[in-house]
Amino acid sequence: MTPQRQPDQSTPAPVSPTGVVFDGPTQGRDPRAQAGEFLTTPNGVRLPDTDHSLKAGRRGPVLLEDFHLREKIMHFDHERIPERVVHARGAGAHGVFTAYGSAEGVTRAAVLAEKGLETPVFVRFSTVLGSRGSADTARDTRGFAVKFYTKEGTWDLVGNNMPVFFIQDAIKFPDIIHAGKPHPDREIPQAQSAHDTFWDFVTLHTEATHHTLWNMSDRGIPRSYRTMEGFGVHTFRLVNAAGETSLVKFHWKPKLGVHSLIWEEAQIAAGVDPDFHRRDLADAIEAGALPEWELGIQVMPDTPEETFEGVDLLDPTKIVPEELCPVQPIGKLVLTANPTNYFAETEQVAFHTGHLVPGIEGTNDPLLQGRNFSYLDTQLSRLGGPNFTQIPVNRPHAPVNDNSRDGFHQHAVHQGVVAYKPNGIDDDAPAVADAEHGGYVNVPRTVAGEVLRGAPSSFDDHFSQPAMFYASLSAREQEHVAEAYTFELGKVYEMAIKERALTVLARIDTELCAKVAAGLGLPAPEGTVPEHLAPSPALAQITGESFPIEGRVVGIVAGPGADIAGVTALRTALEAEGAVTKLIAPVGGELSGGGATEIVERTYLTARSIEFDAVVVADGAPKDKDLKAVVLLLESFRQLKAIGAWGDGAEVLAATGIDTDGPGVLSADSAGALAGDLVAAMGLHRVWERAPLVTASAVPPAA
Ligand code: HDE
Repeated sequence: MTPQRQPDQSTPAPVSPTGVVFDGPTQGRDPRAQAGEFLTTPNGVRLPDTDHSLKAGRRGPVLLEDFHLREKIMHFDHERIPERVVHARGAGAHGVFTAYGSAEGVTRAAVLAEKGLETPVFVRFSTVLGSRGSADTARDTRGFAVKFYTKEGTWDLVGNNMPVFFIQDAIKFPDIIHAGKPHPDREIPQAQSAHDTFWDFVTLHTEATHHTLWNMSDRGIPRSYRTMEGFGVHTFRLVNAAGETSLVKFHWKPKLGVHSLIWEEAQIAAGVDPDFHRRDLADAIEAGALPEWELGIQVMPDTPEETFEGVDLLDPTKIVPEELCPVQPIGKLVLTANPTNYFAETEQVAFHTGHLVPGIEGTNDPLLQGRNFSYLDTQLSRLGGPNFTQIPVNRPHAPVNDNSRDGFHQHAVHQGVVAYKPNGIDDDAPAVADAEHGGYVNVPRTVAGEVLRGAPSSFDDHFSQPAMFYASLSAREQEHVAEAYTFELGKVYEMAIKERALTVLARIDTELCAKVAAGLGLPAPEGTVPEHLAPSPALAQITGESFPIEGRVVGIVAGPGADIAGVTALRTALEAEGAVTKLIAPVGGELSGGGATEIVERTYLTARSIEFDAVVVADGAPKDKDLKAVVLLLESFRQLKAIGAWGDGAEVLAATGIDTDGPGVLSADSAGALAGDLVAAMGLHRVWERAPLVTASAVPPAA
């Protein structure tokens, strides 16, 4: 029987922040938030003055009868809600997911299966450890959570930018997070894993080794949210129309490729621009460089062992190499709009691994099972009650008729007397739906087993996959891993923890262990590297492949007397490729020359290397050595960015000590001639050949 809708059981009206038109918009504004032309109290009483309290005389005491003062201050006092206990720092965007139709054979979920179906989404990227106000570029895992407002209900894919997790059982989550958060006595360090308790935990719980290694790799410091992969981490179960099941892993592949910061950039950005990733995302969307990912699945047979090629699919510390099971593209995600209001959307959005739609189910991964409890539970203290699905950003785009009533912050005005089943008064409405009518009917599965606290023996293998991951990285990435471990362990005070960490590294790679030991000034312990699967080239990110440069930023250094017509020509050529240019000069204002005029966007004082993917010096740029300009150019050179100059701009580079014939230092007679080389160099992300020249403090070689 199809559900019978009663007028009193209608869905709470969908509202605008998720893209759905609300009733009676006033000039595009939510009438419940901003309506009318006058300033009012929360009760709509118009106000004559909001700057002065009601007083007994100009120098007299404030009166208790000043209801406006009390209402204004009361509301302000309660503007904050508890930040997320993890993933507090985040940035969001609206978008659209379009299914290719290629998943039809494995799932009946229309969002994935129906060719061409467009589903609105809200995405939130985040760091894990830091507080809401912490820096974006800390070395950390990034959250990649996607809320699909499907026509069959809301589906959340709450993933990360790394495919594995620190622990295998949710019961340890409080432990790993307590260890990773700042030390409770002084509440330092903020947003960092480089401290004793983190390393104490991950070296005692060696199941954390694989995830820790990903954190120490370049994946821990993404260049941009737009250049991150995303992973569902757990294995999920997809169910097709015939009721057949497959085990799958979800992958998001960024159109712009996977790219990272250099550690120096991450550190500088934390001070100079703590909003680095948030700004990059918002700027790119505003500039029309819409971030894009392809969603892919690895499809594996649903066998009783739930194991594929020897990899236990219930173990969230393991991956299935793409070479063993290719990622099949099933749809495309495009982020199309920035949030209108950070708090209303990015802060109040509530993801939950239990938000599933028919055709998508979880598995017995013990980490996932615990998450299914946690995400619902945490919203009660974060969003203040059980009605958080009525908050606009969380509101389903499918009709809701759930017989739930009342509770804190109830926005629906339910009518009628019936909110129970079965009922005789309303003809038993709302009706339950079988699978044919879109009901979420679980695939029948037999569950049997002894009640115990334990894990399968395959969960004891903690080192073979880290060893495989390390062996899969390019030589440059491997160097970065060694530097990251040396840095992080160098910040640890307890000698026993450093020594224990080295014994872990000895079981990943002998040379890595020797390098880190040398950097710490400690002996490298002996260890046996386990047998492991063949290296997976898909895990390396420095591959020589070239990618589009949409949203990449080029700084152009000029000044009075510079070739401004050339600046205009370079801008036009780069912007045609989707790049963004910023004109840098000693002071602000406008620069003119050759019939062209350009606005100065950064001065020597406000420009810093981290903002740019490439820096070029214009013909005629000032030759007097300004230290800030020198720092800008030298840092950019050291951070392996493309550097360029046209005309006598090369003299400015040379004066800083940069070898103008060095790798990735481009020069041309005219700005137009420089553009093509710049685009090609930026497509490779960085000038990797330059790295050996600029490594000022190499990790000491192993003895
Ligand atoms: Fe989460 N996690 N998590 N997590 N997680 C939260 O939910 C939790 C885990 C992830 O942008 C919390 O609403 C437990 C794995 C993301 O709003 C909380 C366990 C993965 C986000 C929570 C895990 C994630 C969260 C905090 C171990 C990758 C941010 C606030 C079993 C697959 C979502 C909230 C957003 C947020 C619990 C492990 C990803 C407390 C208990 C594995 C991206 O419920």
